[in-house]
Amino acid sequence: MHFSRPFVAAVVCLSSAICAGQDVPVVKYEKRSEMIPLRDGVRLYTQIFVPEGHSESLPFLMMRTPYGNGDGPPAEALASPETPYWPLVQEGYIFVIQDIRGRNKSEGEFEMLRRPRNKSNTASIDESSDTNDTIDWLLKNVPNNNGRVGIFGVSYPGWLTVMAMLDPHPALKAASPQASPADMFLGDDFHHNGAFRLSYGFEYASMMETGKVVTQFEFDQYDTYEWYLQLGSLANVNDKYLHGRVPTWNNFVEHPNYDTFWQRQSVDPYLNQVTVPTLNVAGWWDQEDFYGPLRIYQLLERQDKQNLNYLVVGPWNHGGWDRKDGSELGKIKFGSPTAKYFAEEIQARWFAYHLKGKGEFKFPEARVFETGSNHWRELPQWPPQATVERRNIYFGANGKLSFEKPTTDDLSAADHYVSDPANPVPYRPRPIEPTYFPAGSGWSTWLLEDQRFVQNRPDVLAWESEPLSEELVVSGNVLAQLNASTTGTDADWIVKLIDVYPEQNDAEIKMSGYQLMVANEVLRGRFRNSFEAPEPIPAAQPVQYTIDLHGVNHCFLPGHRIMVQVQSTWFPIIDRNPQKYVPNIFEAQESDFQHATQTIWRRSSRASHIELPIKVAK
Ligand code: PG9
Repeated sequence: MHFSRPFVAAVVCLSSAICAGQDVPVVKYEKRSEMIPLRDGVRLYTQIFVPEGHSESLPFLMMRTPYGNGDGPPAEALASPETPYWPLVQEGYIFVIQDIRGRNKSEGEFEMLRRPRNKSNTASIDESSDTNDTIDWLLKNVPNNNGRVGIFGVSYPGWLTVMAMLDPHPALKAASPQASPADMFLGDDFHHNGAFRLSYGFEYASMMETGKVVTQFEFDQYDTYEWYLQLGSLANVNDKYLHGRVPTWNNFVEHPNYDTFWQRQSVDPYLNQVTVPTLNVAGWWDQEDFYGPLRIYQLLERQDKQNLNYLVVGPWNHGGWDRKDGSELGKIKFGSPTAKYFAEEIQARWFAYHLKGKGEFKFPEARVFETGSNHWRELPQWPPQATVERRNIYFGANGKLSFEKPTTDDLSAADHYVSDPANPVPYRPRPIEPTYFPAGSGWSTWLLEDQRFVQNRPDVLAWESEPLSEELVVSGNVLAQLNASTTGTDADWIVKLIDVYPEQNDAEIKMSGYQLMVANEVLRGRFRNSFEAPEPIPAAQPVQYTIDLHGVNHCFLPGHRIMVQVQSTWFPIIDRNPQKYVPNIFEAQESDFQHATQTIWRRSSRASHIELPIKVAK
């Protein structure tokens, strides 16, 4: 979740003031709170901030949210020039923030990621029609507007931005969907490749659907690893806690496969044209929606005849460009304030150009931060084609990883581990606080945790290269090709690509030996051939699994090693696979959960490897 608090805080800077010890210019706003009527009579609570002192008419910049826009801070509140909205505040926009249907002070019924309407039914509504009705109202009722509207937002508000782009109001002139989910079964908050994101799915659904305002589930344990383990079968969620009252949870249970419920909620069928200039924004370590923004960019790019679709990917977690200055994340430092750069040089210029006709249009197709070496790169396309060569890095004997394909035909060329659902591998170091725990949670930076915390578990295998003699830049989409078998009839396969810092890291001694994950993904084995029609895994037979590890733009520095880890549990972010095929894991009995021996093959005809797009000097 990404709270919109800073947006409201930033736009209500009312007085000439000393913010963070600096003199800041006076920005006065007239604030209006309105109930804006929609075509079906439902009214949406909307705050409008009109800056004073502008002789010229101004564009609207709007954000829509399910998280509650509250009443904003007190009139005297000071916005900090540190907020990412500051450059927009200085530029001058009429800011609009709206509670969507059924949330907070808005009327109507909330529906999680409401599917786009069938337009042949003229009475139907969706987030797109709600946005358009709002824009109509704003244009008519807010004086001194210039007739242009921009929309942006992070995550759910990012998805609402995508919905606004589907059937755009003629006044909508620019959009920036940021960390928007695209598909909740394939890659975003609720599932990855069909594997259910238990802690996120459960906590988010109960947070959003037990009332009109955000309400955290109250755990009676601090370490939720233990809580979810004791929960046992997922059937206990409704039996003990939600009692069938949370629609999104019920949908998880009723739709365990990629059926029309998920397919219609995905953005794929709808994104078949680029309607307005679109700035897609993503973070390399986004713990919630990383698949989404890249998928949206890719879908639009296929249709982008007028060159309206652009991409920015920075070294950020979920919404990380929208908080702090972006010079570091977890223990990783980026050498410059990347979020400030985004706010000033990208986002502010994007909207000023499209909504005010200011400045020059100097946007590269893709602006992607190269992690590891800490440089912004401007690329003519994403993923890059002309400058990369795909090479395989193979799993070898004795935990070695190398670019040499194994030559052995020895049937015993394999590594094994026992995966036990009763003792699953934690996805981050325990204690695992609730996801959005008000007193602080490791959730937002878990993807950057030092993976040494699982290195000695017998159910996590690792293969590691020799230290690199020169830098190696991986730029583009990474694929894992796993040749694996299980003694069970279902299994999860989790693959992590890791940058291992030198054992004596003189550049930053405290980072010595650090294992930084740069790509990762899970595949639920039953979905290896089809997400619609799962099948048991044939026990004790080698099967090849192709796992998309998504986009990476990372420089492995000289002296660093490349590591791959494989495991079959990642708890509780991923629910436990019983490892025995049952038609619906949400209905599995405790007795269905069994341990299984997993084998990762590495003989030449069954080589397991990672396909890396490696940047070649050109
Ligand atoms: N990741 C959050 C979310 C978006 C859409 C649906 C469900 C969850 C969010 O940050 O808004």
